[in-house]
Amino acid sequence: MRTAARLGATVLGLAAVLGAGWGVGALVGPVGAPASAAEHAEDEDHAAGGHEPAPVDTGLPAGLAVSAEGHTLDLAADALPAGDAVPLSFRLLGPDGTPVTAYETVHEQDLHLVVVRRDLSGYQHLHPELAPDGTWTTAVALQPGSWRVLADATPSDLGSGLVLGADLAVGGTGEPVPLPAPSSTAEVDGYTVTVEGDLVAGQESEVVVRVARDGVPVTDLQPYLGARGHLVALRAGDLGYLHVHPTTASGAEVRFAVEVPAAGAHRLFFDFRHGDVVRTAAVTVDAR
Ligand SMILES: [Cu+2]
Repeated sequence: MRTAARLGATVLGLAAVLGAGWGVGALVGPVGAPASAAEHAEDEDHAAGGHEPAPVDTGLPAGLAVSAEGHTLDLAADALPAGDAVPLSFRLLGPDGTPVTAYETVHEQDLHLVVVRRDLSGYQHLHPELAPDGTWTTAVALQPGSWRVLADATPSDLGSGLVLGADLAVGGTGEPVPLPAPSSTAEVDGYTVTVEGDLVAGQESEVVVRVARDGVPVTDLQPYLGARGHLVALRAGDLGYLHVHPTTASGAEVRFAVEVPAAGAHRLFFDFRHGDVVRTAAVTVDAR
């Protein structure tokens, strides 16, 4: 079967890349838990009858490889200076080596870019601009250290979702930051975000997110990119990537169905919009 053959080849390729000490069992699995159209009425993509393309199911976590399905993430530079508004450019190269210029829109954007520090201490979720020649550009604000660039997109020629990752070095002196201890709450800009739920590897776990300000539940979260919040889970150690959209959102609660493929510490980044400002809260969760 095509999938099995491809999976075998991918596992071998990845094992070669990662080197010894990485059993296949240690790798996490398929990603994405898109909400159904009925549960996602505020999403214009869904309301328009569009279908969220299924991620390519390789049985491996997304974002670990720079190439997959014939497509390659090609950073214009693999090192950047630190700073507040440094241009970051890249292309997605198709099977014939030419830049992809046609993309399917998913959650109101043709490409979602996550730039995360290797130690998970820095995180940005950005929406770069596409030039006609296939070059994506955005401004990043990065501290010195090792970063990972994760491009989440659906090239039209492929017709399915792809998450590719590449390393980016940011110059200067930067100390690694230890991963914060597991916690169910995070503070951001005067908002308290509570994340409840047990993550169990290989099982769908319900995660309930609540946002409060000054002790008062926030019940009027605004839609952001077609949903009442976005959750990105990145596994500590390899930055295996999982992007989840809400199953339901009502009142002060946003619920997600999260299936992390393997146990271990994960950093959950919750993007939410309130008062026309998008903020991100992050908590560490241990998956059993
Ligand atoms: Cu996005």
